[in-house]
Amino acid sequence: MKPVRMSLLCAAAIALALPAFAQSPAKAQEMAIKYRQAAFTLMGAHFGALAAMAKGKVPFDAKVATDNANLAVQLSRLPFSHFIPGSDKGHTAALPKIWTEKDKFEAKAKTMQDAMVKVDEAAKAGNLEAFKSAVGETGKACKSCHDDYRKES
Ligand code: ASC
Repeated sequence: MKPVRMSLLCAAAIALALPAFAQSPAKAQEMAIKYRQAAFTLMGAHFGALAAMAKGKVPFDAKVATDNANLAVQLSRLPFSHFIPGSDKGHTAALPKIWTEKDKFEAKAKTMQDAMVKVDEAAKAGNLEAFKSAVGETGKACKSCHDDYRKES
């Protein structure tokens, strides 16, 4: 390849790659906050549908429950890698303790994720008693983490 063409190609490659490298730490932190809030919002919406069924506010329907639980399980796995360093500052209710007690925080996350899998399994099995119990456990796990690691609003 001719040197001129080669350098044009290099320039184009660098230009395309640049946005990823050019992202400032402040921007990355802001994006991390938005990402995890979006994931929690969606998880809350789908878990809310499950909680309504568990409480008998809405009739239990195994198919609807399974659809919601599948999503809730996936969504429950998204937020926690986005508590990146520095993202305790900004538009967030996350308490700084999250970053100084990372292991405890992540253990609580795992408790919630495991409980959510049980909700999904019970929904799939059409087992209403197991479903109610798993939704209860998951709700407790949500609350336990909020009590310790979320600013009161
Ligand atoms: C929900 C929801 C939560 C939890 C929590 C349980 O439905 O959105 O954050 O349950 O309120 O105490």
